[in-house]
Amino acid sequence: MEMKLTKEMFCYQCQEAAKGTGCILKGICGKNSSTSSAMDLLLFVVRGVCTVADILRANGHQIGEEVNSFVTDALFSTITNANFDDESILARVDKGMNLRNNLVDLACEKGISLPMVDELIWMGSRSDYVEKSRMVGVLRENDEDLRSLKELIVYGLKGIAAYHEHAMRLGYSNEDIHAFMHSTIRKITTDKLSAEELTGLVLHSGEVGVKVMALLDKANTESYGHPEMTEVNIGVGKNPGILISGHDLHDIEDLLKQTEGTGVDVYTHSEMLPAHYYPAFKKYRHFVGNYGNAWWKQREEFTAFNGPIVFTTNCIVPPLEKATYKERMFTSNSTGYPGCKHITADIDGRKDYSEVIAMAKGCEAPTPIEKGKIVGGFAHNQVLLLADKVVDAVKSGAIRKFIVMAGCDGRMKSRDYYTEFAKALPADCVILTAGCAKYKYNKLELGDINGIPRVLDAGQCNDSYSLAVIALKLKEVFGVNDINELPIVYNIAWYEQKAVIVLLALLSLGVKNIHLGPTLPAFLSPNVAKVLVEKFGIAGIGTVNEDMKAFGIVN
Ligand code: SF4
Ligand code: SF3
Repeated sequence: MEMKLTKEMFCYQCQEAAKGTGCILKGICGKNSSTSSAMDLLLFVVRGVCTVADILRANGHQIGEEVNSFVTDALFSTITNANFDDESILARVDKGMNLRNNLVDLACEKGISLPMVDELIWMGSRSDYVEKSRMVGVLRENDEDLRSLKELIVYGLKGIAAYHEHAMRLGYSNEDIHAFMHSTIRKITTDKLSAEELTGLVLHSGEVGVKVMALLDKANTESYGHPEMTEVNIGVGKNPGILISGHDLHDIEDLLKQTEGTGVDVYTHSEMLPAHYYPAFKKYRHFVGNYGNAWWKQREEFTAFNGPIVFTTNCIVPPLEKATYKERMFTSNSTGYPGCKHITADIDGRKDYSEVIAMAKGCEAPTPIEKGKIVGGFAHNQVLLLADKVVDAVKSGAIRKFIVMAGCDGRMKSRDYYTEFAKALPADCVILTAGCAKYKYNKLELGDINGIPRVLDAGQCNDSYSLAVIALKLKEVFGVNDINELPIVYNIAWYEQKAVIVLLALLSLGVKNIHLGPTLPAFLSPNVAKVLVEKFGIAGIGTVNEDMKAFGIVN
């Protein structure tokens, strides 16, 4: 399919890409064309920074934390539903231009020659940004297969950046991961890579995806303990509350500390639910529960919550014009929304939530929307503590199959498939999950098998790492040679770019026959999709019944 440069925008990075091909006027997610253009320009600047940083590194120069953090944050801020604020994206462009110029000066001083690419030469200022942004977006690559592979790599890198940033906030920054990101982006920028070479980079990104998830797992568990089997309250208390969303555990720690003794309770939303599983946070009596569901239900749920809402990462749904909660929305880190107060960290990385807490004190307690409890906390350590029980259940036939249903939730009706799939699973099947996909079935009464819940929630999307650790452990216990010989099948739901790196990570571990839904990515060209199907057995979803048969769950 030939694509032309569009005047407005072109984005096809998420599962909601318009018409299954790409958003061209405004994002289905709510992203304006101006924001999309600003992000295209930011990625252009990131390519420049990475190119010169990689060349300096190759010449023996150390790259400072400022450059590493810039690239990580810039990539994160372009993830779907993270940032809708043009000014905050443009400020990143300005910063990136400065960094790039300083690095280029340094290279010149040292006599290091640089390639003559536009990303290193262009010297525009704010008044030139709009025009430039139209030339440097996704469609700059004319060949649709090369474009597909390059974008697949960049989306994987965005996922890596997101997970790395959480780890970095806890003091776990990995130079090899930064160097890999820079060199990969440099190669995309300066080298004329063949489809084969780009495919190699896709798989290498998956390997680094495993590394970054392992690093974040280490950062989270060394800082806050290992997640434990936990019952989480989904009802409400009588105090006013603050709702915290996203994936950043350092932020919730700050918030829990600062709200202690203030009479303000803390609730999690969507992907922050797994914070309840960590021993370090369980000790807070005012950490009341999880309010609501996955990100896409936030318009109704934030209205009913009555108190302030803090975003630590995506996913933001743009509030409607008449929304009553917009003044109560706070963003931080890579997120941004025009008109919402942005909370920044001090020099020690600590965020001051006093304004949020003061606002909460004047708000009503949350309106109850659900009651009861859900169970989670089955990250690798907890599951391995139960290993004997699990292995016995598999050996006796009480558990016949594990179905990995990790990934994302979303508003498309077609995602009801996952609820129906969970409901239709025979009683001897167990769901392993991570990410916000779980909200499609975590409130169904699916029961347990010999005390093992039939939905084992490892945590956030990054905790998909736990699912890999569990699979590798089972491989060892059952003495099989290949991970694909285990009674585990993969039916993954994706939405944004963090799910892309989870997918690439699974591929790099040798997992085959992953089903991906509710639709295959728009950014996979027919040829690239064909390679993924032939090489890895990737498939889309069909009907529940067809897929149950395809997975060998029913005959
Ligand atoms: Fe469209 Fe998704 Fe891009 Fe938003 S992020 S503009 S919905 S493809
Ligand atoms: Fe969810 Fe955005 Fe993907 Fe972290 S919060 S899994 S969609």
